[in-house]
Amino acid sequence: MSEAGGGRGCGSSVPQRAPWSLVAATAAFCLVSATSVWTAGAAPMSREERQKLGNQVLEMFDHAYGNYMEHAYPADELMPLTCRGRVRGQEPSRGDVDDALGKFSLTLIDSLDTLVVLNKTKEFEDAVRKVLRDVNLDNDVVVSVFETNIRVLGGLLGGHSLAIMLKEKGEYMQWYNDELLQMAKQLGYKLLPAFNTTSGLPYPRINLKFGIRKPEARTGTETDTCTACAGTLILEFAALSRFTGATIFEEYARKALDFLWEKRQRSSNLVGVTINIHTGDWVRKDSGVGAGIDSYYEYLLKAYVLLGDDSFLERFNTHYDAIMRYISQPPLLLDVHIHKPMLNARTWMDALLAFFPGLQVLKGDIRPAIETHEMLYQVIKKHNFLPEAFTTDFRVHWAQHPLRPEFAESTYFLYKATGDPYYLEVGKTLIENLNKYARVPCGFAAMKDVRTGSHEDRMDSFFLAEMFKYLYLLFADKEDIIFDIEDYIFTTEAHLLPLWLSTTNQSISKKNTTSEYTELDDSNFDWTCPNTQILFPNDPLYAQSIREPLKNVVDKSCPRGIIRVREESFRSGAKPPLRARDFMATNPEHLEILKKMGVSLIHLKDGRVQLVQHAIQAASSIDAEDGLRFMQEMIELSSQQQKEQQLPPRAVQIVSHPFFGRVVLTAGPAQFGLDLSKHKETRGFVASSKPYNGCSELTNPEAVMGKIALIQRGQCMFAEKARNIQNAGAIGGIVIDDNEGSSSDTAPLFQMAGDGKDTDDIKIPMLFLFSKEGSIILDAIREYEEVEVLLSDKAKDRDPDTDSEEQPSSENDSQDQSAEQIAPSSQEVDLVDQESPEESSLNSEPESSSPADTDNAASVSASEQNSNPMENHETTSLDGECTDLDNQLQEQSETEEDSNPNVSWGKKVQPIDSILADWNEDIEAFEMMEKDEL
Ligand code: DMJ
Repeated sequence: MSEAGGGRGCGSSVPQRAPWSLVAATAAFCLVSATSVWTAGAAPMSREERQKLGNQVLEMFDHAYGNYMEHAYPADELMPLTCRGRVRGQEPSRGDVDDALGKFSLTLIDSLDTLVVLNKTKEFEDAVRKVLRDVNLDNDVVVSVFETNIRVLGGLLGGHSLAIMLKEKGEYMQWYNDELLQMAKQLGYKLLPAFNTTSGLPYPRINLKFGIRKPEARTGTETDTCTACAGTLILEFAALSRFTGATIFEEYARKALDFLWEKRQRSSNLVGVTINIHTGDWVRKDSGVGAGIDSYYEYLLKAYVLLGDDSFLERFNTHYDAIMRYISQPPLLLDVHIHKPMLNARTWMDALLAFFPGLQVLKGDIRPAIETHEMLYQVIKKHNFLPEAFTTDFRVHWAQHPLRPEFAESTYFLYKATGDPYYLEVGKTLIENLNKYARVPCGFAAMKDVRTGSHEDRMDSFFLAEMFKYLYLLFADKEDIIFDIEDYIFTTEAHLLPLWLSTTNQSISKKNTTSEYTELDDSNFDWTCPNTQILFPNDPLYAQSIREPLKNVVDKSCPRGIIRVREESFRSGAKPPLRARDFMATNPEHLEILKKMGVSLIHLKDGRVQLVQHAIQAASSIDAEDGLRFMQEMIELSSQQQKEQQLPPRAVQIVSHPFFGRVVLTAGPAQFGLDLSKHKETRGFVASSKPYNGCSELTNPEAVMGKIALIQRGQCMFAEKARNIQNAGAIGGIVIDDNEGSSSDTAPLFQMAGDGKDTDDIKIPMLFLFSKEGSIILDAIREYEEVEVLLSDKAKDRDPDTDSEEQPSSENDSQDQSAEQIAPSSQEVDLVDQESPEESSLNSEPESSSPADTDNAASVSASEQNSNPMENHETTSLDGECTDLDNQLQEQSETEEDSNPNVSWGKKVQPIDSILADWNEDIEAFEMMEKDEL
C-alpha cells in the first residue's frame, strides 16, 4: 500500500494522526487489527457463509445489470416494472429527479467500476467498449451539474482509474488508451460554463449541448443551488485536473468550496441547505447532515485525504464540531437553524443522512457512528427499508425508498472499523430485504411505499454504482478483489479514485482561493485512528455495548415528537408549561394559561376554534416563549391530525404466473366498501367489466362473477361503479384511471369518495390505480389471459425462504417458492395492531406546518369538538415504557446541562422583540420546509 503525499502518517502512540492515504478507502489502517482481534459479541460468520453472501450479491447484480443491458440500454435507466428503458421526454416528467438523465446511458457509466470490484473484468471490458462506441455527451438536454458530476464524470474517472490499473496488470484492457479520460475531459469542459457566476458557485443545471447562456439552453436563470450541489465537485474535478494536467477544473471546484466556507454562518459554523449563487445569501437557513448538504461535508474530509491540503481538514473539523454540538443528539441527527442552532428546524430525519456514520468512521469518531447506525437499523427492521423521511419518534414521514445505498455504505465502513460480525448480519438482512421486497422479474424496483410494499417503476443508477459495491466488499476478503481497494478513495457515488493522484500534477494554482494556509494544531487530528486501536483489543464488546441501550429505541418510542424541555422551571417546582396535546378548550385553567401566554381563542362561525398569539400580550417573556412553543406544537398536532384523517394507500399485488407476488402496485383506497386494513385481503382473478366504465348494469355478469372487476374511471360516481359490479357478483373492484399516462410516480394518490349518500350497502373492496399501473394488469391479461391479484393494505410475503440455504438457482425455482408463500386466500392478516395509526397517512410528502402569520401573530385552527387533538390518536400511555425515550433525552439534557450550555435553551430569558424576531424566522423556515424536497 502506498503512502499518498497529502496525508500525515499515523504513528504507534495514541492519540495519533491519520494515515489518510490508507484510511481513505476503507478506514482500514485503524481497522486491520480490529478485524483480527474480534473475539466476542455477535457470533463470527464463517468464510463459507461470507462467500455465499458475496455470491448472492453477484447474482443480484447480474439480475439488475443484465436486465438493464437487455431491456433498457442505451437508455439512462431501467424501468423494472414495465421492463423498458427510461428515456427522458418519453415518460411523464418526474421533476428534478429527471435531471440526472442526460441521454448518456447513465446506468452503464455509473456501473463501470462496480464491474471491476465485482471481478467481472470481461464484462467491464465490454462495457467500456460500449461507452466509447455509443455514448454521446453532446445532447440537447438540461442536466443537473451535481448529478452529472458525481455519476457521469465520476463514473468515467472511476472506469479510467481501474482501466489503467488492469492494463498495467497486463491481462485485460491492453488496447485501452485513456479514451474514458478523454470523454471525462470533454464532459468536464461541458460543465465549466455553469461556474460563470461572480461567486464561483455553479448554476444547478446546464444544457449539455448549449451550456448556460444561449437562448436554446433553457437554463441559466436559476438563482439558488443546494450546498451539496455546489460543494461536491472537488474530488472529480481535482482528479480530472491531475489525470490530465488541465488545472482549470480543480481551480473552479476549489473556488466554489472557498466561497461556501466564507459564507458559513460565523457564530454557529453551520451552512444552510440552499444558497443564492449570485449574492451568496442563504436561501434556506436550516442545516443538517442529510439532503442538500450531506456530501459537502463528505468532500471536505475526502479532499483532504486525496489532495493533502490541510485547509480542507480544518474546515471539515470546524463544521464537524458544530454538527456534533448542535445537530447530533445521539442517536438522532436533527436539523437546526444556522442562526439559532439550539432550535430544531424539523421533527424528522431524511434517509440521506444514513451516510454520516460512514463519514464518522473515516473521521475516527466511532461511538456516535455506532449509535446512529443502530438507530437507523432499528427503523429498517421495522419497515424493511429506510423511508425517505421518518420522524424523531420513528414514524414514517415520507414512505418512499428508491433503493438508496447510504446505509449499506455505513455498514461497510463500520464493519471495517470494528470487525464486529454484527455488521455482516446487518448486511445479510439488507440482501434478504432487497430480494424479498424489491426484486421483480425485470430487475429491482424502488419502493413506492415501505408500509404497503408497493413498487415504483424505477431503478436508479446509484443502486448499481454503490449498493452492490458496498455489499460485495462487506463480505469479501482481500484476495476476492483483484486490486487493493485501500489504494483508492470512494467518491460520494462510490466511484474509485487512486490515492496516488495526491502526488501527481500538484501545481494547481491556488491564486483564486480565499483561505490562507496555516499550520494546523494537533487538535485537528484528534480521534483519527485511536478508537479501534485502543478499544478493541481491550474490549471486544465495545461496539455491542454502545448498541445495546438502543436496541428498543424504535419500538419503545412514543408516537410523538421529542421536544427539548425547559428544565429549570421543572426543577424549581413550578408547573410545567401547558403542552398542546393536553390542551382542552373547555378547561378554564387552560384558558387562563393561554391568556398568560398571550394566546387568544377565537370562535369561528363554522364551529372551529382559532388560536392567535400576540407575544406582546404575554405576562412575561417566559410566558411568551411558552406561548410560542405551544403554538408550534399546536401547528404540528393539527397537521398531524389532518394527515391521520386520510386513509393509507393500498396494494394490488399480481400473484399469478410469472409475477408470483413480486409486482406490487400502489393503489388508492375508497372511503366506502370493505376496509382492507381491518379485514382479510381479497384475492381473485380479474375480469374487465362491460361496459368498461361500469356506469350501468353489467352486460357480462358471468365474466365478473366471483372475480375482481376492472372498471375504467369516469362518467359516473365511484360508488355507482362499485354497486354495479357488486350486483354482477364481483368480489372486488379496481378502478383504472382514464387519464392516459397517469402514474402514482407523478400524481398524488387520492382516495375515492362516496356519493354523498349512505354507502353501507357496498360490501366489496374497491381500489384505484393510475393508468400506468392499471396497464400493467391489462398487459398481463393480454399476455397470460388468467391474471390473479391480491388486494390488501400491505404486500404479502413473497419469499419466505430467503433464510433458507440457497438463493433461487433459477427463475422457476424462486417462482415456486413465491407461489407457495402467497397461497392461502383465506389467510387472515390483521395488520391493525402492527402499524400505529400515525403511520397511516395517504400523502407521504413532508408535512406542511406553516402557520398564518400576520401582525406578528401566529394562528392555527383546531376543531372545537376535538379540543384535545391528541385524544384521538395518542393510543399509548404517556407513562411507563413509552416515555423511555423522552425521559432518556430529558435526563441526558439535564446531566449535560452544566457542561453544555446549548442544551438548556429554556434558561435564557430573551427579550420579547428578540423572541418575535426568532419566531418570524422560524415561520420563514417552516414555510421553506413546505417547499422542501429531498
Ligand atoms: C447518490 O447518488 C450519492 O450518494 C449522492 O451523494 C446522494 N445520494 C445518492 C444515492 O442515494
